[in-house]
Amino acid sequence: MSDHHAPSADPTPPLAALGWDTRVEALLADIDGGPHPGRVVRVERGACMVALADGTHPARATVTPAVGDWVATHRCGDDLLVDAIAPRWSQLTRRDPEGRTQILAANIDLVCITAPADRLSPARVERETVVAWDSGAQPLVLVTKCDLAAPGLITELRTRLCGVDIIATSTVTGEGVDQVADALRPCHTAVLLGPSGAGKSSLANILLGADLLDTTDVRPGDRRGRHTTSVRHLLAVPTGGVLIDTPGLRGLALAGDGEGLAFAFADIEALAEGCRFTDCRHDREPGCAVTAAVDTGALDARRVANYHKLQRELDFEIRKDDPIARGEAERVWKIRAKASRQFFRDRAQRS
Ligand SMILES: Nc1nc2c(ncn2[C@@H]2O[C@H](COP(=O)(O)OP(=O)(O)OP(=O)(O)O)[C@@H](O)[C@H]2O)c(=O)[nH]1
Ligand SMILES: [Mg+2]
Ligand SMILES: [Zn+2]
Repeated sequence: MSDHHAPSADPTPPLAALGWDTRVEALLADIDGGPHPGRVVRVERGACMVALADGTHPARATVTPAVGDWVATHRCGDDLLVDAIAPRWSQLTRRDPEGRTQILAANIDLVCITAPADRLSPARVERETVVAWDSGAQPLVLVTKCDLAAPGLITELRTRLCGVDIIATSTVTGEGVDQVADALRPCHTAVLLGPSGAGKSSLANILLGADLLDTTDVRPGDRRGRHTTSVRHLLAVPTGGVLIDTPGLRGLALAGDGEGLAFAFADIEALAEGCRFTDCRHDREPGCAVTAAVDTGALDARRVANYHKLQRELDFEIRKDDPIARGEAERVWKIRAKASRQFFRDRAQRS
C-alpha cells in the first residue's frame, strides 16, 4: 500500500485526481520521454486514451500500454504519441486463451475481487486471490448483491479464506459502499475483478456518484451476466482514489510464478511445515498435518482440493514454458516418489 506517498506539489487537478503523487513523479523522472506526463485511462483494441494535465486525448503508441500505466508523451501535430511507459509497481495479469500473458491493469494498489452473493463460488474467489497477490497489489474481497445472500454466506466465506478482508456490499441497500470508499480514499488505485454480472459497474457507478458505466440485467435462468462492459476503464472517484472497471472474465488462467499461491493459501503452507515428509503432497500420506486439519474440521476439504488444482495448473504452465523448471519439477517428483517408497518399505519391515 502507498499511504506514505504524499500527494505531489504538482497542482494539476486532472492528474492529481487520477493518482499522481511523489512516487509517480519519481518514476516518470527516470524515463526518457516527451514533456507531457499522463495516465492511460482506457485501452480498446490497440487504441488508448491518455489523461494529461489538460484533459483526455486519444494516443498512439508503438508498444500498447495497459490501463493504469503512467506514460510520457509528446504532441506531433494533432496527434499524441506515447514515448515511454514508466516502470510499473504492480500489474494484474492472466494467461489469455492463446497462452500469452495479458496485462489487465497496471499500477494498482488494491484488487477488488467481486463475488456475487447469488451465485458465490469460493473456488473462483480463491483463484482470484492468487492472481491478486501475484499482481503485487493487495486483494480485497467484495461480496456483491448481499441483499440476495443466503444466511450465513459471508461467515462461511470468512472461515474458508485466509489473510484477506471481506466486505459485504449491495448497491440496492447501500450496504458496505462507505467501507469500499474508505478503502479507496488514500489515493489508491483499485481494479474491479470478477465474473460478468457480478455488479462491478453498478458498484463503480455508486462510488463515482453518477451512472457513467453501462449495466445490464443478468440472465433470468442462471443469473449469469451478459458481458456488458467491454473495455477497461480508469476513473477518478470523487471521494478519493481511482477505480478501474473491467469486463467480466470467463476464465482466469494463472500466469504467476507460485508466490501468489503461497500467499493465498498461507494457512495450508504453514500447516505443511508440520507434515512428516518435507515433500508431502497432502494427499493422504501418513503424518500429513494438512489432512489432519481437514479431519478435525479446522480446514475445509474443498479449499485443500482447490489448492491442489491450482498448484497442478501452475506446475503445468511453468513446465510448459521453461525446460529447466521442467527438469527441476521432474527431479522433485522423483524425490517425492522415492521418499514414499522408502516409507512403505520401512513400514513393511516393521510389521
Ligand atoms: N440485487 C442486486 N442486483 C445488483 C446489485 N448490483 C448490481 N446488480 C444487478 O446486477 C446486474 C449486473 O450488474 P453489472 O454492474 O452490469 O455487472 P458487471 O459485473 O459490471 O458485469 P459485466 O460488465 O458484464 O462484467 C444488473 O442488473 C444490476 O442491476 C446488487 O447489489 N443487488
Ligand atoms: Mg460491467
Ligand atoms: Zn501433508
